Amino acid sequence: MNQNKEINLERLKKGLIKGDRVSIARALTLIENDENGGLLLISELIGYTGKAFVLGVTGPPGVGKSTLISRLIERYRKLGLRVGVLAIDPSSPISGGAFLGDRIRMLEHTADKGVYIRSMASRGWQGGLSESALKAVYLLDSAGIDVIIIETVGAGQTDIDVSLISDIVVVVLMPNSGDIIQLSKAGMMEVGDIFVVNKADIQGSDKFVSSIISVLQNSKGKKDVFSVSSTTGTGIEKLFEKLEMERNALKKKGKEILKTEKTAILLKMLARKKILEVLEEKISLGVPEELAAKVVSGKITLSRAVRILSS
Ligand SMILES: Nc1nc2c(ncn2[C@@H]2O[C@H](COP(=O)(O)OP(=O)(O)OP(=O)(O)O)[C@@H](O)[C@H]2O)c(=O)[nH]1
Ligand SMILES: [Mg+2]
Repeated sequence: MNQNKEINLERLKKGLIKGDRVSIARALTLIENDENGGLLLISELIGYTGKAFVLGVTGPPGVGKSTLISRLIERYRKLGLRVGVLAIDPSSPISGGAFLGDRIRMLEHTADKGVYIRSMASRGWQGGLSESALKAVYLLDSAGIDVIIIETVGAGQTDIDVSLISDIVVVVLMPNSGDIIQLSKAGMMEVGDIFVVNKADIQGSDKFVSSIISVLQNSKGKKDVFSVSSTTGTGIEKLFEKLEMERNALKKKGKEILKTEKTAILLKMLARKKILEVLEEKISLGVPEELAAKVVSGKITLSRAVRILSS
């Protein structure tokens, strides 16, 4: 059994490194279903990663994220780059399936072998979506995919922190996509490195762009705002130039540094989960009550009890 598993992993690894699509799909299923197997595979793949540019695209529902991504895919493909898209749907399992299907259909690139699109719904993934998406990034990176785009609906209700796993986060908004104070409350203004006001072709766009710029002036660091129309193509070229600048700046950092940075993030996620598991186990065994009794009777201090419980 064990040997079989190892042979499969070896085969999967070989397939992935060749960029084989069936192997990518199998590997994604493996990380979805088998935590240990997934980690084993990722450990084997780390050496082949560090090349991909990870672009997070987030924003309220319906602002045109998928349509914009479709445009960006076009541009990257013109440069001969391979693109992977992870469309993450944190919505309830009930509406999940069909809704996500609609979103994916926005992308006209499914026949292109240089484009790999995968949806990840909230159901089923071990360890939550942030962890699963990061693991998926390792798989796609090792499979030679140059640009990995992660689409998430962001509006406070999402359980994925896209900025954790992306090199650059693009926040997409549209004219009248809600009150800016509301967007700030949802963490949207902090999470973005680049802001795109999509649907420049509709009324009220210029006014909205100005108000976003003035809100961002108060934030740390300089953040660019682009006004685009993903349906007509206006403004896409300028945005793409900026994204290419970011991708090239990242490449200069070097693969080893990028690998180490990503792996530190994965390690933190896994360790946090592990520590919580250990604590939950202690709680289920009644350890807090035992320690509390010792604290009450003066045998140990409260700080000592905390140390015991948390180690
Ligand atoms: N007028 C106009 N409509 C646009 C533009 N971009 C997208 N749309 C339309 O807006 C609607 C939503 O577009 P999507 O790309 O699915 O938006 P999304 O943000 O991916 O939506 P969710 O994934 O459901 O959150 C579609 O009907 C698009 O055709 C644009 O630049 N101008
Ligand atoms: Mg979409």
